[in-house]
Amino acid sequence: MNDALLKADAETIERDIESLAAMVDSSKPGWTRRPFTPWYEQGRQWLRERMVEIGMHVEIDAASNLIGRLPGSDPSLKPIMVGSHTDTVTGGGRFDGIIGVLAGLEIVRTLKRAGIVLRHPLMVVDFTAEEPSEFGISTIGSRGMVGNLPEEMLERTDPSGLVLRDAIRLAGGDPDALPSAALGPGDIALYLELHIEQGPVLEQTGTKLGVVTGIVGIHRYRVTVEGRPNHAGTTPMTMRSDALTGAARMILELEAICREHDAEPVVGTVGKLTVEPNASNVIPGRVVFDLEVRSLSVDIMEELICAFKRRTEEIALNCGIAISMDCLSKSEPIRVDEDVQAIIRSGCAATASSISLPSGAGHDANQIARIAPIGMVFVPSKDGRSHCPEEWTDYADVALGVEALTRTIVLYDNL
Ligand code: HGY
Ligand code: MN
Ligand code: MN
Ligand code: MN
Repeated sequence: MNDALLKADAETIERDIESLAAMVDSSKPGWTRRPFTPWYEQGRQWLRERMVEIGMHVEIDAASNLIGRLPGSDPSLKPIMVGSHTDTVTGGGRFDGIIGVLAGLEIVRTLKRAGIVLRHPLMVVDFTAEEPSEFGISTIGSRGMVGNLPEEMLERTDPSGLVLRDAIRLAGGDPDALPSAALGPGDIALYLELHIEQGPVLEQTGTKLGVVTGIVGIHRYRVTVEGRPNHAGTTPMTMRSDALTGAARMILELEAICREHDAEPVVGTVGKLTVEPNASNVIPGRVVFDLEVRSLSVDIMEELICAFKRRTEEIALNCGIAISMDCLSKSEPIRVDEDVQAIIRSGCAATASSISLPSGAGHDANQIARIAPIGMVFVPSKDGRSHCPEEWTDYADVALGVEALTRTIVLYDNL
């Protein structure tokens, strides 16, 4: 195989990234394209046109995922799937998830330029709402694809009262068909995802490609702290049940618990909090915050949450406040099969320097791993930054990631 034939075109990748980057909610900071919004639909329409342009058959599945299909020379084989997400966090960047979907387009173009027809069918997927959505759930599309979006989740509402089931239907899905339409073990031959590292390792080690060995699980809870609203001027400090100072103690406790686990990468974060009535002269009566813990071990995550519950019950008692916790979602940690890692390492070896590393971010791959072997390739994040406007990866580095994925697919297709 003439090596140059499998090189991805960095200029085309740049054009695609910047085209999508223009379809964002400019009233928000950074590059914001939240799911189920007009900007998201605009981006998907653009993506659909690109897929048709390169000869793919395009469909929206029951979970509202956008899927491009390219037939293989042997229709008896199960498809190879490449995918990720084009939704962003609020105030996010232009690369997180997006390069994994655009990689699918460039892989198809590269194969055509090289005159290669794969034996396996190829699927390119833009999964709906990978980021935590207004429904309190993340990886909605990939959950739906693998039958992991139960009725209880479909009935969740966003702050406007829209029910997730209806949002999926408005996005072109068919939520009532979800359980039967789900894919199962054996339906996909291999799932591969190109993603920015969103951390500092590749940049610090001067390496161009990351072979992902495992992906953390994420356990997310909504915590409600009930105090007693009262006048900020006339209530003595000794007679207060302040929901916000109590919540602050609890959040610092989460940080302390996670810091005690320096054995392996464990993180805990509270990134979303509301205060009621949120007035400068009223002692807060209620605080609601979302917390998440992440680890490569389910046991450790369960342990963190137990420790948090134990210690915050004590805080509640001492502060005269009440705490309640509801589980929002759980995604389980994934270990990437050694043989998948090996074939990705071969695809990388012919492309650029690579190292193996775990993913501290969650991905659609966490869900697809429930039904198929999965693998991921990382490309470097400038200053290790992501989920912010400073998120940046050189287009040439993205192209190397696409090339590594293309080589991996060609190797796998010829096994
Ligand atoms: O939060 C995450 O790990 C991913 O970026 N959705
Ligand atoms: Mn993200
Ligand atoms: Mn992502
Ligand atoms: Mn007054």
